[in-house]
Amino acid sequence: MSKNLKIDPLTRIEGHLKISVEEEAGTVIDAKVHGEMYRGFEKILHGRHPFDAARITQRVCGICHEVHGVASVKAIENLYNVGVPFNGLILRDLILGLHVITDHIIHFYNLCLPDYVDFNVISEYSGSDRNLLKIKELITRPSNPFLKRKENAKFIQDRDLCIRMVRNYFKAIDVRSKAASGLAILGAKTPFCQALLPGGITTDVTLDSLYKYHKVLEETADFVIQDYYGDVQILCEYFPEYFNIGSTYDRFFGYESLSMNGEPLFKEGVLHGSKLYPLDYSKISERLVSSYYDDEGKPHYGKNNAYSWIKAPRYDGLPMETGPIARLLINHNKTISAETAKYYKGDILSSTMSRLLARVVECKIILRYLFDLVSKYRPGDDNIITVDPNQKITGSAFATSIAARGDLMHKISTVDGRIDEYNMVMPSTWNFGPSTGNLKGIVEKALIGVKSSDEASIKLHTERIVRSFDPCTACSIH
Ligand code: NFE
Repeated sequence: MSKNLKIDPLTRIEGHLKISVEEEAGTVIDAKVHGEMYRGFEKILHGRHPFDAARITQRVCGICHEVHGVASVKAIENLYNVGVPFNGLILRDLILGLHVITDHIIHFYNLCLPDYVDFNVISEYSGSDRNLLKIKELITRPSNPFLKRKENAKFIQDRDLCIRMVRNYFKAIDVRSKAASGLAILGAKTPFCQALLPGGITTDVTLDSLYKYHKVLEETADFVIQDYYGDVQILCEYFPEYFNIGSTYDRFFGYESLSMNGEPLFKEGVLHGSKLYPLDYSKISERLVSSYYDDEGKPHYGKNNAYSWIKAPRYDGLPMETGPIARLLINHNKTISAETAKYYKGDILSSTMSRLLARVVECKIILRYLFDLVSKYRPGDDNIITVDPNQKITGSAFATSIAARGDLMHKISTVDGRIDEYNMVMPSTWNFGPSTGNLKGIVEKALIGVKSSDEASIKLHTERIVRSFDPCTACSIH
């Protein structure tokens, strides 16, 4: 007899997500990912001026606003057929790269870490760190937000390691907040970058602002190298079994991004097993069979056999995993293979732990790129060209951007200078989209086959697997 287990809502993520798994004889035999809300950003844009898209689409998400701003202005520039000054492109990459790094930091420490580290161990803390003392006090309350960890599940409970990691849990928030100031220096504001316009970036960037950005970069790099990398390694050592749990189809894709240093840091491509194929954009589509939309894309809650507000992107009809692990397997395979080989002997597949490891490895790669890039900015040159907003264009265009959770595409179609259709194919939509016929979505596939003798452990595996994708339901339902 099978049993249906639900996690609703799944917390420590962005947005509203429900996961249900079907368990039989200690094995997950089916899984469903449910996006639990409709927002309608694509419909909101209908009839508006194209320039509005770069402001409005940033509001899709409180975490990854920059990537929507950049994908949107690039799509508009492609529609208007205008270029961007060199400095404008440099500044966009400086913003995107730093954003991705800070997003990875927050994901690891503030969203994922409580899945692996028993915060209740802080009750033994006897030092004077105010943050740790606060945690210690919270643990004593009846409303203790940190779950008492069961003895039959494995958590890091070594006192010194717990203190180190919980301390970094707070440090991560500081690093993120300082990095946000670096983003605001270049983008005028964060969250929601005001300076991004079609044609470039409006910010007056001075040597002083570049110096401040550089300083933020140095502080972020210190944290990534001295704390984040080591903490991820500790998790890999404690939980090597998770290199074997949560794999998907071994099919990955990515768009080109961070290309201002000659060779793109990440090239576009489709990886199937060990074979890399050129990306064919005409093969990308969004399927609606299990989503609450009718054939024309209009909301239809309660549609037969549908169970999610997330659509199902497919490449050549197939689900694809996107994210840092996909970017590294496609572009920096040797680097991620060498890192993984320290803990796991076997082919590198996507897995719960390889996703966590890929994020910090990606941070180190992007940091090198950004340090090089700052010096390429040309003081005195323009950051933006003027784009005539009164062009009555009828046409369509698309553009892509790197995002922390994977790769992102915005598509725009206009009639007489007004938006007729706007479509966002999100990283989290690729990973969290539902099934199409017998083809399970990426996260669903990662959950099927999970084994454990008790319900609580199946739920724990489920949470660890799902969070390893860094879910953003706000983006995926948009
Ligand atoms: Ni809302 Fe975002 C985009 C997603 S970036 S977080 O695009 O999915 O990781």
